Amino acid sequence: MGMNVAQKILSTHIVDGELGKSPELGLRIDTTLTQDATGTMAYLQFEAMGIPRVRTELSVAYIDHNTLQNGFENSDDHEFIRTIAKKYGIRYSKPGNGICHQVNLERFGKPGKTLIGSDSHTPTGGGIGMLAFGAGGLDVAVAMGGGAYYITNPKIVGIELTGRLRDGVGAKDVILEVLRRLSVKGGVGKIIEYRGEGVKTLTVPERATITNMGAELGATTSVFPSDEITRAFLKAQGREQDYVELSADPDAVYDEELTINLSALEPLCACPHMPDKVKPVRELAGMKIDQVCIGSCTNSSLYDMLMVAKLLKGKTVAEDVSLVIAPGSRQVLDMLSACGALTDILDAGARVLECACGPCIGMGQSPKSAGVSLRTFNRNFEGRSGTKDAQVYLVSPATAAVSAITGVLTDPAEACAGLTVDMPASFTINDNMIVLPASEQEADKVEIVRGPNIKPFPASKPLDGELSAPIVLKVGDNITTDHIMPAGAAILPFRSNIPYLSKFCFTRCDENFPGRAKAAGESIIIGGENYGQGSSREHAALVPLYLGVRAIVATSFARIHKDNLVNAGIVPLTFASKFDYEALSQGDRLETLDLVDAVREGREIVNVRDAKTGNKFIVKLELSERQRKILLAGGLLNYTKAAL
Ligand code: MIC
Ligand code: SF4
Repeated sequence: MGMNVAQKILSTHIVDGELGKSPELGLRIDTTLTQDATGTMAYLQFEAMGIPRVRTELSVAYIDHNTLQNGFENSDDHEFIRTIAKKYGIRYSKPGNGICHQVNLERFGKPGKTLIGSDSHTPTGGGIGMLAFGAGGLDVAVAMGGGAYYITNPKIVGIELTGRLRDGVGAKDVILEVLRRLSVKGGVGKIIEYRGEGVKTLTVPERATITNMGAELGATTSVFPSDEITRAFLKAQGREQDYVELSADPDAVYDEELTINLSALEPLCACPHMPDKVKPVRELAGMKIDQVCIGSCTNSSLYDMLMVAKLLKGKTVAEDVSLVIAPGSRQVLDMLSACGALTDILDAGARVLECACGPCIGMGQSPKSAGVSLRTFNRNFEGRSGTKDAQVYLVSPATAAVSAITGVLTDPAEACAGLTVDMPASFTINDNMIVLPASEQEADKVEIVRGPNIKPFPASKPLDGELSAPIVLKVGDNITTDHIMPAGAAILPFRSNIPYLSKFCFTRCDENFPGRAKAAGESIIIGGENYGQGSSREHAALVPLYLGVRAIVATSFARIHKDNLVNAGIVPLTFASKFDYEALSQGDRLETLDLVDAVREGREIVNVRDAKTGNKFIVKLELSERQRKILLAGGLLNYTKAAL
């Protein structure tokens, strides 16, 4: 039987398990990336493993999230990452060089290779035919040490693209359509593979927009074939030698299939406060807007920016709208400047920010109170922008640019009629913001610089006894890691300081949570569906661990967060019945009756008791044998160290 693209890459990287058969697949990881907000922790963990040099083909450390240096903390973290990268054989992309996913696509991505990154949008690499996964920092540390990365044996969904996008409709509208159909939990346990004639009509950056936001589906990853368009992109980046052709065999099969006719799509927007609350722009057209932000790893390529520049040329941004634009990389900014498009952007009255995540992670540009903000980003979770009552809509760059001029949400079809953007035959290549590591001989001489902001990470405990602990918090469905461990300019500088971060844990849901959890000593949290969706930040597990949380009982979990919980030694349990979720309240005490035996013996059913009512019920322990061993060892670090 023929294979699809995902199966082809998986099958050449499996080191443990069998495609389509075993519960998990262990994969050899060719390349890794980190960003600064998760990187400090990942490198501290790598260091704790005691391996002298990374064992990957390529590892890159990016600085792109915490570039606002309003205190020593972020600068200290940059210096720590710069020096540790130099010592251990990792390339270092300096602040200002761009957003990790954009730069990785431009300068390093290779079709057919595997990549894991300590950032949930690492699947952006799928746009160039990589199998790229977002993971917790500890998983990235293990992969840098040569260890396998484990995924649940995925179902492969084939999305057939037919037709061609009409003027004014962009790649963002394609992925918003997928989100509309599948929802923010529709991709869990699945790899989304794009196929069909429509693929040939999309450039690599457009494909990358689509795979990037596969993260919002909760998917394991998303991937496109590698074809002549991929070759042309690599050639223009001076890397034609990295090209390999990758396509699904004619008789390849998929576990699920769906078709999207590109010609029938219209401009879409995701309404507050979830990326799957999708409506046609047409339905909301005329809505007054206050702010427009263009950029983020989803939509900051040269292709996107040239489209925006063309739409802004000779126009003026509406008087009551603030338009901010953050090009995705120095390469993009450089080329915009060289061709004059930057002048068109500036002359229209846009505010140009440095090449970084910026407003996407709440690093500045919070909207005014109750402000309406159109953003080309990938997440519009409540409060993520830094303004709790802001209304954030996710749209394409064309919709964003046209609306910035009119001052109201506007369908860009008319303004875009006949407008085309050509990909350049060659990009400006200048890698002087990517610092090479020291040679093996010189590595000993590199001193790792640690500022006072860098605190040790919390140690997890082996699971060696039954749990008996109060429920310190009960939350509903679709809780994001932004709820668990908020980001933003005031908090992000403390990503290397778990004790300080703990003061903010879950405060978006309940401001008394940190104090209550600490006072309880050990505790349990109750959650609904899709608990922990969104970011890969392992801080959403490490901080609860620090506060004494031993288990999360939820209706279902998001993929990366569940892995992060296990890696931190926190037990993820799932409700067998929705009634049990409903019957429990904050303050109740839960006791596990046979958890340790269930973990040891590979059983899925665990008996628990509500100490107040005496009611017994069952919960499920849906973990692989390897994950059970990790829990018994007290987290992935202890488990890995014991295996070395
Ligand atoms: C995000 O978009 O939420 C982030 C910030 O990039 C995170 C990583 C982090 O929290 O540092 C992600 O997506 O994984
Ligand atoms: Fe950065 Fe936003 Fe992309 Fe996360 S989603 S990597 S914060 S640009």
